[in-house]
Amino acid sequence: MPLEGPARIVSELTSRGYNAEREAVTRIAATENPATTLEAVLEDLPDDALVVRSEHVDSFLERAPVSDGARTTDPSESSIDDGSDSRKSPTGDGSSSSESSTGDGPDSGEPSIRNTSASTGDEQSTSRPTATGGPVETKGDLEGSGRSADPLERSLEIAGDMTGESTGTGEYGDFVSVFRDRLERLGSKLRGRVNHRPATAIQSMPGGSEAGMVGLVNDVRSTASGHWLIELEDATGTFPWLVMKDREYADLVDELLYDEVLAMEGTLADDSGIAFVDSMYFPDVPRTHEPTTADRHVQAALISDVHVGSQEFMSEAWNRFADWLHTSEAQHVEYLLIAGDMVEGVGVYPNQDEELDVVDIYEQYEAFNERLKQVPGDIEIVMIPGNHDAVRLAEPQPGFDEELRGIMSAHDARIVSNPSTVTLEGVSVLMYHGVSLDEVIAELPEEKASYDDPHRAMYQLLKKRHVAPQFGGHTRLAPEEKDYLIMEEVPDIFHTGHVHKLGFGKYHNVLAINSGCWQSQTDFQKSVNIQPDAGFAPIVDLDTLNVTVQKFS
Ligand code: D5M
Ligand code: FE
Ligand code: ZN
Repeated sequence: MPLEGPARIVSELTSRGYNAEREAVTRIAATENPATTLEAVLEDLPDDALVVRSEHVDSFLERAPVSDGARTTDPSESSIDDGSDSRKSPTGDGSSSSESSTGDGPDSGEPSIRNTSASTGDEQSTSRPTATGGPVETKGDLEGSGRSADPLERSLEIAGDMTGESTGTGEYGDFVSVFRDRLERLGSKLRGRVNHRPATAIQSMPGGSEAGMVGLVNDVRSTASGHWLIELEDATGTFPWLVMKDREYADLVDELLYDEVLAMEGTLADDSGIAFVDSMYFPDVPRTHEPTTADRHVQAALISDVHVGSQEFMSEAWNRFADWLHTSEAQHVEYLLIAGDMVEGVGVYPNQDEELDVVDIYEQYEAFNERLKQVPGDIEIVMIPGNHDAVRLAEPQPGFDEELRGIMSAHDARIVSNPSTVTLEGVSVLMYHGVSLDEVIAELPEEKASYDDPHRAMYQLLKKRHVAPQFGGHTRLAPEEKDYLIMEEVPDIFHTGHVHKLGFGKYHNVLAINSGCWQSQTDFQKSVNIQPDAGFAPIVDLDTLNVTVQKFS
């Protein structure tokens, strides 16, 4: 069989029991006759080598007279079907667990591992990976690289990546632009639903008229008699809307965040200085939204908040996760999405340095890169930055700069902005780190958004069709010409992290997942009594959008 591409090379190496670095595979594939090169490289390989590394290929190519090193392949442009092997090397220290591997299953005593939405089926299971001491058997039932399917069946597209697109100069005018764009684009989702007029036009309508308006929430106040006054702003000015405390819409007032876009309809008071609200509309996800699903059984692991470099980074749990990815149980996991906070960073919070294991930010990324290397080479990785990462804090956050991309290159991961949308075999996943969740949880009543049910806070963002509506609090907004934080399209999956709590459920058929972390409780979290959900990997079936949670801690 001719060795045409990286996928075939990976297959071949796997069948002979070798791991390979992605770069090594890429280099073999770039030679004139990959099959011959591969044979020769294996011939040269030291007897005890389990992994084919790029140095092995290089040392062969340097000596070989007919070497064709000329056709260099930029790994960042290589197709998704290249990659190295996933067969586990027999060194998995973390794979044997001292804890029992039975007694797993739905863990009703663990309040955070649950899905409060009934619509996602059996995803409550929280199972430990099978405990094994030695190499995991992945041969036999698996062909090729360890992942069961033909890599050519994969598809991965990115949308909304604003890396390199930033236009903001930090001028006041850019803030005006970003809000104008927000009102325009989210407003267009509402204008068909109400008979709307500009704020200034409403003021001059006769008292008692029916009026409608689309605007940004500029102010929310309670009146002396317990009603609510909501000031909406549009491009012409502001207009006050009164929600009577006994109207059904009064319940929705406590969900409102400043700067979100909504529409009101109601009746003008006699002097036309205020309107009484009859209906209120959010951009929202249509109840009829039907998510796209993959055509074959394929899974994605959704994680975030790795925090490499922190003393609390859970190295053993990560080892177990990476080892598990090499087992046949994980053969359908072909994608790994990481929603920010790769490393602990430096100077993110006061006194953070007291808990640093690695104090140099570049060394932290080097250590993270080592962690990526543990992931099977034939899993596609997509990652976005978070507030601990070395990019600007203001959102949208561009993907990492060239230097950091260079450091994190081991796995040829796609590195995109926060937020970005990645579409895996038709299933769109909106990835957003989640800093605004702190805000939503602080502002909204407990039953609508809490740290224990982070997915409910995500529902609010879906309803507002914006990942970070409120400006000026925890969430820093970068002034840009355009609002990159709008959910223009409804995603099939919404993936966030940041609050270090695991939770998932469905909102109008959109699967919302907040993916926990790989960092045990920090001193700060202890002081405010936050119990992080650390060492879990939610796994999504892309063909059904069902979720199972794998526990590695
Ligand atoms: O933050 C993880 C979670 O903990 C998130 O909800 C913010 C909160 N957190 C953590 N450290 C602090 C400090 N020092 N002040 C305020 N809030 C904090 P992450 O940013 O992902 O580590
Ligand atoms: Fe984090
Ligand atoms: Zn964070």
